[in-house]
Amino acid sequence: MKNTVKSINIIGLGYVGLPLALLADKRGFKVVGIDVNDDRIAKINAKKSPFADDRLTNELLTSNILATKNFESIKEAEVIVICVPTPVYENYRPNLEPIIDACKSISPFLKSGQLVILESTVNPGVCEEVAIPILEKNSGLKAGKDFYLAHCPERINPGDPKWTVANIPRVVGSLEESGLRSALEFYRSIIDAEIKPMGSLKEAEAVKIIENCFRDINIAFVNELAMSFSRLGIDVTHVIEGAATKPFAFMPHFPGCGVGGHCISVDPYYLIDYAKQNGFNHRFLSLAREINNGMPRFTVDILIEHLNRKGIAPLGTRVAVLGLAYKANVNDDRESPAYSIIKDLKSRGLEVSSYDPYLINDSAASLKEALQGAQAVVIATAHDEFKSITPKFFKDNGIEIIIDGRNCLNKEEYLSSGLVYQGIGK
Ligand code: SAJ
Repeated sequence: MKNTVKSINIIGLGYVGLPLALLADKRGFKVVGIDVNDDRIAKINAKKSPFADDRLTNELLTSNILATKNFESIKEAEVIVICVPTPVYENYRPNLEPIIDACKSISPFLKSGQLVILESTVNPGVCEEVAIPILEKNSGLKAGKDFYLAHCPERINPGDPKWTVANIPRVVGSLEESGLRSALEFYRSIIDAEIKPMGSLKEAEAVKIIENCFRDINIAFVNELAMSFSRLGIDVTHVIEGAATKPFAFMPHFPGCGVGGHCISVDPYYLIDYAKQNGFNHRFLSLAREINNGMPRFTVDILIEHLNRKGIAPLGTRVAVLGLAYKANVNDDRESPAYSIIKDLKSRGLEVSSYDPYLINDSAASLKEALQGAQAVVIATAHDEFKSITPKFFKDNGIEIIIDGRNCLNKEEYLSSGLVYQGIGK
């Protein structure tokens, strides 16, 4: 389909849609990006990245993509790619509103022969039971006959210098042969990696979901080991590193104060929920979610234990939580365990300050300000800035206890400094 596709529209210019738009633009397509966020639209049209990402910033400078709020341009597109978020509600039920809204906005402009691709991560069944009915109803067209629908789950890894939208292999599924062929041709014309055809939409939807369930259960496994081995006086991170010397059939994951982000901590609930609607209870996936969601509490329990051992009454004691982002060196705090830690600390009567250099608007202005009056620190995110803090710096700022929720400090150095240091399973 190389260059035979003159124009593509991408719905959702977030960390998935924007890299895809820039790649398609680089490959010679006419790209229109549609988003609901005025600020993001303005920044992209001004060739400024809405995200702290050097690669995106550079690519935008030489790109020709147009960002708009208006869906009219759908009429001119040969391919329409939906890259909107798929979060969960407070009760962990899947929130398909962004997908539903996108399909409702597309359908009045849908034309025969167009290919609609969903990249958002969804559970099996969403394409056929949610997206297609809406696209058909408001357009009067038939999927698989008048227009095509395919699913190609996104695999963007924000901030990854090696794996990018241009070289990550993908899977594609569709309702029928023509849609599959068109989608394969499209992705093979822009991505230098394997594009694997799947046997159905549901198979393609299931691939991404199980990728992230795989990661969630493996993290839950090492988190459970951390809680067990901390009672046995075994450093679980050393044990995992030992196991990782096995050159096959072992993939290391590491314990921490919780699992955040809009992928790993969310995607399993989509499968759990859909399976339940179809009469199956994913006990294992649910238990993994329960273990990972329990790590913030486990982290606070460790702190309380050390305060008690030092004769420091938890009530009214000030604790500085370092890191609000869900993972190191990003400014994304969606589903971040740091907020569960802060909520739990406050519920137990402690006073809390927080500092995150990537989310300065939501935290103290500086590390020193966050440490003022605090006797303990909980590291909730392994930002590079925190790894270089010395025991002396903490001591000079009145800190006596360090709970390293990301096992990112040098345990031996801290233990020999006289500070109380405790990692997660470390
Ligand atoms: N985490 C642990 N222990 C680990 C790994 C992660 O506690 O061993 C925690 C992190 O601190 C974070 C959460 O889990 O709070 C998620 O971390 P992540 O490294 O999985 O980062 P994400 O959420 O950005 O996941 C993305 C996913 N990519 C896509 O969905 C396309 C995931 O599939 C990737 O495996 C992951 O990046 C990656 O490998 O970096």
